[in-house]
Amino acid sequence: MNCRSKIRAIALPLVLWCIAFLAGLVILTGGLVSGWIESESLAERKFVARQMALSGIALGLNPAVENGSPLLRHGNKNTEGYEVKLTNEAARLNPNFWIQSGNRAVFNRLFASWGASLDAAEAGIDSLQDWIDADDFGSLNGAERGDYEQAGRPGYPANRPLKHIREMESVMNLAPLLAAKQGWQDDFTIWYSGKISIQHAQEPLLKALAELTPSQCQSLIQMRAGLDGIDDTADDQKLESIEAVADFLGAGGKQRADLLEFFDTSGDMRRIESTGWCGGISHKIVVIAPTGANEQMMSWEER
Ligand SMILES: [Ca+2]
Ligand SMILES: [Ca+2]
Repeated sequence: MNCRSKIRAIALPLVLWCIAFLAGLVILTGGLVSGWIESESLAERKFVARQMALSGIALGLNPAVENGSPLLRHGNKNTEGYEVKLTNEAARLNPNFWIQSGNRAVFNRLFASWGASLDAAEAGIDSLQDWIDADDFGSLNGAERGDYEQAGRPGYPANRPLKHIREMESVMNLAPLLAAKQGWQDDFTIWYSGKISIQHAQEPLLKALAELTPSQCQSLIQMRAGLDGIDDTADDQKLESIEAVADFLGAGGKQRADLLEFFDTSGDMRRIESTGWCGGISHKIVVIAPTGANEQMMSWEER
């Protein structure tokens, strides 16, 4: 084979190899670019979903925007928009307040309504007490420093009031009760402090704490919501005293005593839960703010 023939012989494979290499390069570059575009668009969707949630929060913070207003929902989940849920933090139970008041009954009744045994409830309450009180003296069924050390968790309990509701999941003997109750967080607050507001209390706590019947709960909720049938609007019937509420419900004896022990007529703190959407991405912001102008926001959480 002469020199020219040799060159011809290797030229074809070389050209084919170059074509294959270039094709590979194009596919690789195409993949990278599409990945960039995708992550860019994901970041953009996350950004827009948060902006949507922020718009919802701005509305929720406006005292002129009432519960039930059509302004509280805009757009939809598949394109973009937001939905705002307004509730009242004073309808929840503050563990710091009730432990420091020395009231165990409120927890016993709540945990019993969740289906917990008396022993499990007692151990949970004692351990919560030990977590919150400043000393290291263990309650009968509780857990103090030595118990946590034995469990491989030195440095606990906190020996101070809870700083966040989720901290309750770290409390020995209480954690299993919470794990068994879906949505347990909905019953608690650390922002509102005091007895539960009868103006805002919801059926599960009314039933659990004062053993109100479903029809008593419905009568109360319907009466206080006013003509529009919606809680937290201008036409609400203001409840003046627990005695008046008990009279209205025909609650005597134990029911009346329980209403007086666990509820009062004060307390008003707006809880704004705003969920923003953009192209399948959602972003949630929860804000707690006292009602009334110029009051400072108490909590801002995003997830
Ligand atoms: Ca303690
Ligand atoms: Ca109303």
